[in-house]
Amino acid sequence: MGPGAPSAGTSTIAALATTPGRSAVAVIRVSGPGARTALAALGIKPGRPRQAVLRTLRGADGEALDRALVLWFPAPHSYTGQDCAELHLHGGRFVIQAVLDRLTQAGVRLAEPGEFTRRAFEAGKLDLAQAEAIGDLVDAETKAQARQALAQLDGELSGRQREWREGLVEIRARLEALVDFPDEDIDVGVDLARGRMESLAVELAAAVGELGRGRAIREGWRVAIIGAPNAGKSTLLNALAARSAAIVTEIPGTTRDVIEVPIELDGYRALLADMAGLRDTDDPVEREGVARARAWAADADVRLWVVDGSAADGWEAGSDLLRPGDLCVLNKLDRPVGAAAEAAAVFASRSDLRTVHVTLCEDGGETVREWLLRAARNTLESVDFPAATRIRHARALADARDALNRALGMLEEPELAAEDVRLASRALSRITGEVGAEDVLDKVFSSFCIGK
Ligand SMILES: Nc1nc2c(ncn2[C@@H]2O[C@H](COP(=O)(O)OP(=O)(O)OP(=O)(O)O)[C@@H](O)[C@H]2O)c(=O)[nH]1
Ligand SMILES: [Mg+2]
Repeated sequence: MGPGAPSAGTSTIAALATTPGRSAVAVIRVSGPGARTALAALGIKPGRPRQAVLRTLRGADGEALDRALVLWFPAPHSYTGQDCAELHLHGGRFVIQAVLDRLTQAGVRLAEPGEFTRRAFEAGKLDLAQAEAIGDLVDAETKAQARQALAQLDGELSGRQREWREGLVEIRARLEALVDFPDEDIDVGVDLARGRMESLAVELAAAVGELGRGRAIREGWRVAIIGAPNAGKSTLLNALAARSAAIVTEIPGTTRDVIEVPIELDGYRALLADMAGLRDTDDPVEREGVARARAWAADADVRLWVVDGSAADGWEAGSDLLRPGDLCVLNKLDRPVGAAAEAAAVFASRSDLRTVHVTLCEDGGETVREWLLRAARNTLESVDFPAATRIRHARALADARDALNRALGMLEEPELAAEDVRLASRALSRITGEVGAEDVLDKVFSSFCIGK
């Protein structure tokens, strides 16, 4: 909903909730105080609440437009909390357009993206984290994405946030008692408060760190393929993607752009990126490619460092980007050994890296895929729901952690400390949208599809 759009309740909105185009069935949703009037414009009356009835929908001239299943959800027991109707039409373009036209003639406005869910949020049917989860569930392409979205919709994220806030309320009460009853044994009181605050600060700091996992599941685990020119990076991408996504030639410097390919790893979504070989060059195009490659690789969740084992020199390129848990792919084992022996020795000495020896132009890609599968499971699988699945959540958690740490630093002045504890609580309530700015809501809901 854009700036200046009417707030929930005043207008009646409609949208096609299913994919536009030709389909067996198309669903149009209507929500708002004028939903009943909108149905009347189609020549029908609401049936019994939540019961499907077959009705003939008619245009302005009384001509039949479709025979459709009609569902009526009277307020407040509907998705948005308002009077709602669902029209299950035959999914032809003419039928859909004719019914939408009739509704707009009758004063119904076409909905903005996410407007139904925004109304649900404003009616208190869902909190903001749950509303986001609905968007995530609609976007989910893999099992892990769907599982995470569903857990968030069930209130996993909101629940953890609520527990922390309850802890903060208790701490505040303790601090305020110190202000109100300064005769009590201050030292004992401060020590008690400090203990609780320290453990909560540790929990919040850990929660911020969970963004990596939550986001990797939601958006995809980012896998960068790096190395010197000609090492076999594009060959590896094509093997993992099972298609010829990138150009492979024997000319060093073939790839310039970052080529992103999403793949599925046993229910997890991964985003592979092949990129320019890392080297110093005077070619401005290639230089830009190298800069982009470095930036992508630095931001990735894991790096696959491809080394041409038969190369005499230059194989070290990219090793400065490696982090613990990354994989070294020692390639071209079918060729005479060049620097491979040297490279292998270097990696063998680094216990934080793993190494596989392969021939990528044969079936070496499979070895890498198996390693990726294991690594994805080890990194992403956990029984605990991540405390953050979006940057927005992590920011709120970090603000809460910082406020709590500030409070810890001024415990000798309980009044000031209590104020920072209150701010920590307020930061957390941004996650569920109890406290929030209009532009945050606009941003969250505008990323939805129309009709959701
Ligand atoms: N003999 C042999 N050749 C390979 C192997 N893997 C890749 N190649 C060849 O090495 C050359 C370079 O492969 P690419 O995959 O284009 O290398 P790259 O790392 O993407 O290179 P740039 O895009 O230039 O940075 C091609 O001719 C490949 O066929 C291998 O395992 N053995
Ligand atoms: Mg390439």
